[in-house]
Amino acid sequence: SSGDSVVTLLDYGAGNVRSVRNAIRFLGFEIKDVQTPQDILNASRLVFPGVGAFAAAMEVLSKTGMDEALCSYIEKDRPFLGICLGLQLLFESSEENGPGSNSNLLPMTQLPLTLASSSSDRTALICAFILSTAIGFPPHDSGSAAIRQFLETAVKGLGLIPGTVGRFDSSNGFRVPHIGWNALQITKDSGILDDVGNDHVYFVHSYRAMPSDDNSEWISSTCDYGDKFIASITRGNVHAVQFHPEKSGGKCWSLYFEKILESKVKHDKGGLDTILCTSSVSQKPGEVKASKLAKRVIACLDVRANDKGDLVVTKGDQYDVREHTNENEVRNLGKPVDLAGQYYKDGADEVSFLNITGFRDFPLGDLPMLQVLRYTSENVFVPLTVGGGIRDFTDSTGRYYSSLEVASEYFRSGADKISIGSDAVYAAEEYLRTGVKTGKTSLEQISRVYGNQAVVVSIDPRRVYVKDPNDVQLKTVRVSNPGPNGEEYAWYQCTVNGGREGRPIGAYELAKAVEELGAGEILLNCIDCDGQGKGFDVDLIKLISDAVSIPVIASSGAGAPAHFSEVFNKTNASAALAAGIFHRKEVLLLFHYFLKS
Ligand code: 1PR
Repeated sequence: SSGDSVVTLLDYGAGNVRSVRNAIRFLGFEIKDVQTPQDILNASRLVFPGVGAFAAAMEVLSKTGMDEALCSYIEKDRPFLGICLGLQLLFESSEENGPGSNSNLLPMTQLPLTLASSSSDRTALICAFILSTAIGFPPHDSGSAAIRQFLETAVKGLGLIPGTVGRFDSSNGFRVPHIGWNALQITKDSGILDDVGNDHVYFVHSYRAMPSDDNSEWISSTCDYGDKFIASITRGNVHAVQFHPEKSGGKCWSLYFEKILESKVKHDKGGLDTILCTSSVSQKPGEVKASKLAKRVIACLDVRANDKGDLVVTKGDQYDVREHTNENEVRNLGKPVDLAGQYYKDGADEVSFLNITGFRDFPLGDLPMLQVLRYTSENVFVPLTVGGGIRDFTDSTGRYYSSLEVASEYFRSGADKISIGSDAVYAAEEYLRTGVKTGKTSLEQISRVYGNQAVVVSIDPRRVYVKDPNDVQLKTVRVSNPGPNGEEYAWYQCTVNGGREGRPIGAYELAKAVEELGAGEILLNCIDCDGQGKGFDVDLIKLISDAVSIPVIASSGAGAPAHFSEVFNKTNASAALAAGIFHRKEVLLLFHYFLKS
């Protein structure tokens, strides 16, 4: 094959590189995988879609000698595209600590030297460090504690670009992770961003690199999310982007390969995300600069095997997915891969698959679901979430699978995020009972290894009306519509096993607990509203989206375009998910509505 059609891919084995592979292939390139550092040096174009945690990635790179090869490739100004962590790793260090990896911690004594060329912030920090070392760390001085923590947790990067990658500050009302469609401010004519212009692109990250005088020559665009952070860098042939071109609807791929590929890149996101563009912190306009993070609309496919054993998209009515006929068969709305492709073309910002019988059928035994992900990710270039059955499991032969293995298999098959339902309820109950984070729950393990932006907790609550909030120990809300006996309050009882079993924990308590345990996002269903088409449960969604600082996806009950506007206007939900309205082909109506409003 001619070198011109080959892209060399550096995949060091963590997380989802499948979507990047699919995007490269979709654009007509062949992929050559890096096996040795020499492959990097020999590449004619190198794509580095870093995924996972910073420290873990650096550890793999330095163990394999890829770090040096990468530095020398980039220093020679060879064609390079880094994505997400592939951008962050180019910087000097990161505050993000990976699982159990200390080997890349900067030795304290080297710090002032290593940091000599970095930004003024850090210089101030170093001065403070030197000063406080000289006088000793006062035990109760939180400033020094912060400095010490910073210094102890900074993990060394490739060091090609001055600066440290730090965590978004969520204290000013911005939800972290930064997940979703945001706009770029182009600061330099870099060529690769020509096709993107002021469009929204898809981000998913909790850490970011900040512009400074020392790295300004590298920056080609920034993005606003509480902080103005670096969205892309460009110098000569070296490019890196914090966002995910491979998840931004396909169009972004022309970034890098524009000239050769223009004609092949057809997909263009509709105006939906731009039109829905609203500040996620609109309640505090004076305090922070409005973010351009767009509200997301997510198409959900509930998937299960029907009685013949075929995997079908189904849809419940308050979670009951069986037809009310003599046969009582599972409602069949079509094939998962076809429908996902359709919703992508129609402009969905994300697609979610929920394997609704995953709680009883072990998902790794359920290979069709993995197949569905593989096929879908070949043609769908927006984020894919998969849920159902993520927990530790022992199969009939006695083989034990950890929830992390199950999640890894989903990620390898094309998922960007996994969603945990029942197992998160048990984890939250245990945590609230003991006050101890064991680090062993599926939620904690998966978010530690893949980052919390990759872990969604799906809550399946049912409304329980009460006359007096003092009747229960759980958080209640005053409901907009009184209950059947005139009750003015309700709490929202969490369920497991697809709504079959109620648990003694409320959605509010669960949401706060799972946020602490490492959830990056909450998918908030409501059994009472599911499939009813009468609108979202605004009381519930407001309660939860005000209680946590991670993004909340409103779900259940969308029946008309106005329901989406309502939930975005009245609550702090970051996204809205729907199923029935898409299955009933009312989706075009939905887009039509937004385009006209
Ligand atoms: O507990 O980790 O195995 O995860 C199981 C997952 O499957 C959970 O995310 C749970 O929400 C989901 N699930 C289980 N049973 C059902 C069912 O319907 N019988 N579906 C089910 C959840 C609800 C929504 C639905 C919205 C929007 N489906 O995802 O798509 O309510 O519907 P609408 O727009 O038509 O109103 P685990």
